[in-house]
Amino acid sequence: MAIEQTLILIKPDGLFRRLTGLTIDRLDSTGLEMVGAKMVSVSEDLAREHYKSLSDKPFFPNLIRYIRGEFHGLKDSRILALVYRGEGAIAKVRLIAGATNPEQAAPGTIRGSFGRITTAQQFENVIHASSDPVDAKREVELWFKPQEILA
Ligand code: IDP
Ligand code: MG
Repeated sequence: MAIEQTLILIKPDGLFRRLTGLTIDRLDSTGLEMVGAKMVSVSEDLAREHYKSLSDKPFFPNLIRYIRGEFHGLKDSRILALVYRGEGAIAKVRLIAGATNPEQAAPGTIRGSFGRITTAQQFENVIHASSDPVDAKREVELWFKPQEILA
């Protein structure tokens, strides 16, 4: 298996509901190594660039509002951005993250344990995790400067 880096974002619901420590605990339990970590204020441009492949989806406008903290009263739009590194890192983190839809995510996964769908049908699924090597490279470079990764 290849040594990979993968981007994780602890989304505004994760911060608001104080799930940061629990989420990092699960990430650490993979045995992968944390090589980047910082709080980021998510601009409209950064949110749109991160999710640009979804720009034609009906949920896109609310997705941008969600990742910018507008549903959780986070006026500075903060999220915690992490990079984990190791063998098969992308698939390992996706596995413990669980399915996109929190109601379909397996019990014991981060999304299955802590995610929810609001009465307004907004998915609140706690974390973002890169889905494949091309996305992971693009996303790590979008959120982190090279000198911020201590690999
Ligand atoms: P992923 O986060 O599991 O990779 P993507 O399809 O890349 O899933 O979607 C990105 C994010 O968009 C999801 O994590 C979720 O926050 C949101 N999203 C995806 N599908 C839906 C939907 O059907 N309704 C509401 N939000 C969605
Ligand atoms: Mg995705």
